[in-house]
Amino acid sequence: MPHHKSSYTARAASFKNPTASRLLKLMDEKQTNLSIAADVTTKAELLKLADVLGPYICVFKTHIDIVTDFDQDLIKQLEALAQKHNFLIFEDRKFADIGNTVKHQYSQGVYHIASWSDITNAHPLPGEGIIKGLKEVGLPLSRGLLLLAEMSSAGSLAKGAYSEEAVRMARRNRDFVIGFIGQRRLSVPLDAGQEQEDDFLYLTPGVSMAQPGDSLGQQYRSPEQVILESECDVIIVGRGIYGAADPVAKATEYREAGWAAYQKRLGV
Ligand code: 6AU
Repeated sequence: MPHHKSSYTARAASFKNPTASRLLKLMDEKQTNLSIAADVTTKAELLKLADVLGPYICVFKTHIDIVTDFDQDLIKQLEALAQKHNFLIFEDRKFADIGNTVKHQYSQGVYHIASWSDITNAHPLPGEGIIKGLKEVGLPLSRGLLLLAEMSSAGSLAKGAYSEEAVRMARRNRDFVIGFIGQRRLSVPLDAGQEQEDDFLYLTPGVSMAQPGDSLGQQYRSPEQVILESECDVIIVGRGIYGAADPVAKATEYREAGWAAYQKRLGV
């Protein structure tokens, strides 16, 4: 059976990475494939979103470097909320340098990302060394990495052979690379000796039920297009939720739309 036709829980067993299995199971437990892109710039707003939206999401996605009053207590409180509401934390760092540099960026500096973020992401642009560097830090901590195989923005250069190479890099590092940021489930010819396609998670940004895009190149599609037509696993929604007058009501709508599309995909 193709991976996207199996339930999230059934797929959990084929991942050795504990973060991937945990995510897949908690999605079915909480009945949500919604991730919030919490792109707010104060500690108070970020924690408020995590607390009020926590029950409806599987992944809380941060851009920690946009928080003006960042401090260690923010991390402590965010981790407590992740426990309380059972969601994973994803720092959307988009690493893009050589292995030796990203290793330090991931573990050191002001943010110590590896110490609190279950998932992070990286551009495959520099080549496989970026994965090796991040893996040295992240694997002992059971973290998971997503590669940016495609982007949602207009004119993105991440397409075609570039995206396919991202999949091949991921196959060679399946202990740490749990999936992709992408716009659709990618189908790449099997490597010599491979009998079936490896399963990977696809987390997809550029989701809105109201807008076709923004003024800076972002392009939006609906939850149904992402989960059903493009066979991705998680919808990542930012302004469509936190920018609304009632974020909890909006999160409920996106959660229901994403879940209905998943059930349709499974044929239930
Ligand atoms: O829903 P929005 O447009 O308000 O926010 C989308 C979020 C932002 C982006 O930094 C991020 O998703 N994003 C990413 C990620 C998650 O890596 C990749 C991409 O191709 N497009 C994109 O918007 O936090």
